[in-house]
Amino acid sequence: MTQLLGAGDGVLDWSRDGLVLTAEQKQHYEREGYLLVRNVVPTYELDRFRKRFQDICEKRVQAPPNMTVMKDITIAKSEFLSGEKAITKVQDFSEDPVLFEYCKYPTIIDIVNDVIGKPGSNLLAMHTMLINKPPDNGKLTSRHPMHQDLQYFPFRPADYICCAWTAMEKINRANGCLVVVPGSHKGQLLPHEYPKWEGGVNKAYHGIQDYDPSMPRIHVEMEAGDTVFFHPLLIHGSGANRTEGFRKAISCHYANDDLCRYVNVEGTTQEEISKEIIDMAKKRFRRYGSNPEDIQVDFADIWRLRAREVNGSRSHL
Ligand SMILES: O=C(O)CCC(=O)C(=O)O
Repeated sequence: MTQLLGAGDGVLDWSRDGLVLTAEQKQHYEREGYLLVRNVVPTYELDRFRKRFQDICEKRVQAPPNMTVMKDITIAKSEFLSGEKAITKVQDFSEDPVLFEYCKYPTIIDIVNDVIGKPGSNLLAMHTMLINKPPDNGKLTSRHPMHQDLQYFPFRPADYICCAWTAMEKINRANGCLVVVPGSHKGQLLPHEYPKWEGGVNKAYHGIQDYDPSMPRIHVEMEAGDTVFFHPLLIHGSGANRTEGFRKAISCHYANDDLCRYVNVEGTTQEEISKEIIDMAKKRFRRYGSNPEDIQVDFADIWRLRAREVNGSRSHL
């Protein structure tokens, strides 16, 4: 028999109903590593997030300094696209008062608490993204390679980290829905690398080395407002967007601050990505007039800067 997540710590109890989830839903998350919950975020909230994203892209509101605004590898080479069509993702929106409301949305927090905590647990928002997957230009660069999110995180235990990912519109196989390998969260963090795709791959989009495509997987098709909650070891990715529209989803990774602690990733399979992320952060400091050579920052510091309280208080991360 495989071990239950968080076995023996007295925090995660898969046998009882939670604040929102039934015991059966919680057990689905425990067993499969993900749970799809329908109709979590109402349309009027999604419309506010969409408008805010458009305002940021069109520069009608200023992006907070710590936010990263990213272009798709093919868009980055095109001079013809501007505004919302030129941006594939905004990342680290914790200082944006409108987008950050997503992370504080009470039903989402309660569901996350049901799978990585208990009533009263202190949760932090660690990583925030609004993903605007562009129509694929035939080179398949709009795909997101199969990966495990723990690859990017220097904090543990993995069982106390969870991602909430909300569809901002109908998301299906045509526009590149999430693809998950059920049960894969019970395995280890696998070595990742940049996939050797002919059309190139977006910055920091690492995929699992020697990924075996025959593993049984599920296409998670969603309506606007549906939210999938998943474990950071779950193998997942997303397909190409074969429509003309820009497919939008908003997400937040949460950690249970009562139980998670930073770990040193030197000498592990995460060492390479940690160097890449530190380099990216240092380049941002250059924009504010600092010489990257003068900046001492480690991988955990980057996450200390990103982490934000969403309920309760912050003591560890
Ligand atoms: O939104 C997507 O297409 C995939 C996002 C994802 O898997 C990630 O950012 O880790």
